[in-house]
Amino acid sequence: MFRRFSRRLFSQLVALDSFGMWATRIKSDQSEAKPAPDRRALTNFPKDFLWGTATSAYQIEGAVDEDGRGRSIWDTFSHTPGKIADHSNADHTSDHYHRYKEDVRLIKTLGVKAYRFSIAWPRVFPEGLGTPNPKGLDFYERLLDELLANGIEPFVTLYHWDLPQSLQDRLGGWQSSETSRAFANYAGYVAERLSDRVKQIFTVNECSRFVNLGYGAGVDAPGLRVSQAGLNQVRHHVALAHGLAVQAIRAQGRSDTKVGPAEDIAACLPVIDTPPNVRAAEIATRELNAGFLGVILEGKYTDGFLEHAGKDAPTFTADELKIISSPVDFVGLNIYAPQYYVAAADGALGFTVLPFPASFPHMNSDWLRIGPETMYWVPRLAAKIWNIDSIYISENGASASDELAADGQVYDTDRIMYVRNYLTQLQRATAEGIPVRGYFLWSLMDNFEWIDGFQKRFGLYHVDFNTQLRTPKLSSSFYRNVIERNAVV
Ligand code: BGP
Repeated sequence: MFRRFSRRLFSQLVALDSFGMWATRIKSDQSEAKPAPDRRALTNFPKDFLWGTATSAYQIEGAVDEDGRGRSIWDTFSHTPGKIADHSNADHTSDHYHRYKEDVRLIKTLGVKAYRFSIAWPRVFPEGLGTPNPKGLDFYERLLDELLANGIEPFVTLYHWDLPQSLQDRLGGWQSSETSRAFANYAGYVAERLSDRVKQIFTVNECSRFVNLGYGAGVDAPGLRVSQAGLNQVRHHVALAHGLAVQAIRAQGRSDTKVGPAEDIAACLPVIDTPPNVRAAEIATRELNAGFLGVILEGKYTDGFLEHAGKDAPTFTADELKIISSPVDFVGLNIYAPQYYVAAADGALGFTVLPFPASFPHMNSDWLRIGPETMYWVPRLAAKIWNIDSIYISENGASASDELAADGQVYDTDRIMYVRNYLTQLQRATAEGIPVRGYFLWSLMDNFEWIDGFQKRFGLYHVDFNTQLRTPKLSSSFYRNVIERNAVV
């Protein structure tokens, strides 16, 4: 036992003993002993905390040519040679379109209370606009009924990147504000038809990701590389689409419909928790998110953003800023990895970003660095900067190699490690009163992971893409335990 003591402490104890104080000391410790801390209080989440899991349409549905669905930019992109790592596409993927009932059973087995899924815009409006396709919406009605019958609260995402190809061809996609208007039309229609059953709607998933990678780097659909000015304009149009959609949902949906964005917020963390560094991380969070979350929540682009953009700044009107900043009911944050370790610095910015060492650990995707404290700092800073009173962690999760063991099980202890550590930090946040209302683990099951095709797995359920057999991974038992006990386990 003494091996655990430092040499210094050991010598102190020996000294106490030699004065005959050892026993006395122990006794007095016992007599003054405080009751053991309530472990539950240290690990529990708030009573009404909402546990969920998440997916998106193109990644799981398959059935791309069924029931009148139009083509999306991801159909085109994934069928373009050289774009997807394993040359795959999501024509069939997890076949959820046909297996949704079985999948709802999987959701129920997990014990989650909420399920976040996305609606494929080209199923509902095959051309993006015009006459809706009744069979498209029928599918989501069947899914909603199944979820509700099983006591699972649906959270719907309206845009998880599957833009109708027709809007790309005719308007240049998000390069045109006409696409923003088309989106609002679709949003209003969905709210009108489904808000009797869906009470929570996310407008746009991860604007920053699909704008930067789809229109900037050209590595996601639609694979364009527009100028910096073009990129800022595209982002502005997405923000406008969000605002117009909020208004359309309020106008056409039931009055108890709640709406907000789901954003891959640029995650800035103080490298060491000191007041100047925390302040620096706050400044960095505001400035690095000014192009989307900032303009939505503040109704203006920050001076820093506009100065930095210079001649490439987006063009906009005061009226558009008003629309963009239409009040939301919650903010969804997708949190996976620390992106910027920030320290205080002299100079105009007030912060500096530290480089990542090559040895920084990551999960089975290079970008997915492991930084559990991201789950504490990001909601804390966002809530403070924008005075947000309701946050959902709309995505968090990890890729793992997920091989089936000889006994047919998947022992994804690495995913469990990742989620446990992130949840520990989330619990810390909720214990401090940071208003996080729920958490959606990405993802329910393995699926088409965009440009990685089927090479990366994020699911709680393993999917054999040849047989469509779903196998619960060990992490699904872990998550079920977390939910049952409402605590980190
Ligand atoms: C988020 C997306 C999800 C999911 C996940 C993993 O950015 O919203 O759709 O794919 O990240 O990302 P990736 O497939 O890039 O590894």
